[in-house]
Amino acid sequence: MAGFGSRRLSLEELIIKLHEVEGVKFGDFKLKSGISSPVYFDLRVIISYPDLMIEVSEFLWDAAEKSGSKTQSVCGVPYTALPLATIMSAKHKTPMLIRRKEAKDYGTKKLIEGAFKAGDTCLIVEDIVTSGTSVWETVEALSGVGIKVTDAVVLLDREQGGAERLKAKGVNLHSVCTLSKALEVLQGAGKLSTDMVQKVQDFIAANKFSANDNGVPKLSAGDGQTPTKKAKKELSFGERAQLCSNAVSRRLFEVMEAKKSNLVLSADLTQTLQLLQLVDKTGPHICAVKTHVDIIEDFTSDFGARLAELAEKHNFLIFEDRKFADIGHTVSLQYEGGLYKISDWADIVNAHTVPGSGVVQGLKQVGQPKGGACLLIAEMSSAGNLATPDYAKATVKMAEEHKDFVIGFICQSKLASDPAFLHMTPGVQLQEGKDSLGQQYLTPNEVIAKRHSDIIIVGRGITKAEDPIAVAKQYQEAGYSAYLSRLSQ
Ligand code: S5P
Repeated sequence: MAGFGSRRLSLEELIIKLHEVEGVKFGDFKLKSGISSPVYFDLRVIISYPDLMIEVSEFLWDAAEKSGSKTQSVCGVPYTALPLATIMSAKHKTPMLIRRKEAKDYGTKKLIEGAFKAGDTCLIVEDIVTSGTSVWETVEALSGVGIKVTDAVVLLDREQGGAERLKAKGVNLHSVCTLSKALEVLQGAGKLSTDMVQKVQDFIAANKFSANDNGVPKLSAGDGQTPTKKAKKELSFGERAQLCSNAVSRRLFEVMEAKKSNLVLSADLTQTLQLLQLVDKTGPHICAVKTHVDIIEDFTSDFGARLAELAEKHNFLIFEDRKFADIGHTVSLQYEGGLYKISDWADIVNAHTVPGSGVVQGLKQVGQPKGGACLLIAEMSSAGNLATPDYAKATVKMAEEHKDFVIGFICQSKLASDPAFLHMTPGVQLQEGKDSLGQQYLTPNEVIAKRHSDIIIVGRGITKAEDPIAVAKQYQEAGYSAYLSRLSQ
């Protein structure tokens, strides 16, 4: 294979070559975001030039080595960097991981392909960094399954603040080349006028991304070429999705935004068929279904798979309300094994915090490698419950210490300020009231608009209704409009 491993190009020659194959262009380009840019990079073209691809991969490998970063695997940001990471992996005998981008594959729970275990390290490979969003999304996907990422390597840093934003999140970005260096080389080689160099420099200076107040980069979605807008007081679900370091919470926020639903159906039915039929019919209106698998009288081992099929069909998540509440070792067995094998099919489970943080550690050990996540029960809806404000506060602290696995709370009002945490509230009906066994109901507006929770959990309000589909739609609208009214405040 010509050129494999034997460097023939200097950095200067590489830059000129990339310009020749139109991997970098100068002129007047309309970006996806609508703004005009004098410079445009499209490094996808290099797949048509195998020798150049090998050169680029070698430069990337060297940049990572020079930085001194040690890693067990490499992972290319999809899609342009995938072949680059493949070459690096093969040439340097370093295992590769692939991050799946397609949402529809979520149902299989395999967001990361390849052999790995929690605690492994991985180097991210990228072609161009602007805001750092794409690199960050890949870091999140990897850390969601327990893989540690401290370094990323990129062919070209556009110097628009991406490196600083990633640094603030604990990721060191090593670049083969900066945009300034590329301009300098191309100008020196007579490929670029002084005028154009000035234009590009002005554009970059005017379009820098900056870290937000608490030093955490507020990364925007999309092509990464648009500067972040000034942060709003109340972030939308879509914006909060971008801040999640856990793939499950990010996905739930995305589903809520896409389906305009912050309704979780509590499908507390005891017959499988009846339960699945209700879930299928109400599926379009919910962001997640909540189960109590141990109340199902005719449970069979295909229950999880059948529910997952519906989750894929209607784009919602599965939350098993098992309320784990024992020592770490016991809950890990309850979560993974027994009759129900909850960790095989539930995206989300929940736990009482009364046993201490061992309960979270036990669940995390089982759930994290499978892409599961956990909510902590900070408050309860039932009359006379013993969860005091101090207990709720200690629960928030425990969640903050396990942000890679704990994605939020079961609570009666918003408890934590971190916008990545989800607040889910049960005990909701269209009218306030109570049942005969101590359950207490608040309205969707009270819970979402006044108490600033994110999600309403509704059981009998829907399951006992004469027309559950129409009523589910009513709850969906009530919950989401309360959220929108809060956003517009
Ligand atoms: O504090 C709580 C916590 C939970 S998870 N109060 C609750 O009611 N729940 C659950 O929410 C409860 O187990 C049930 O599945 C659902 C409420 O059902 P509903 O029929 O009263 O709406």
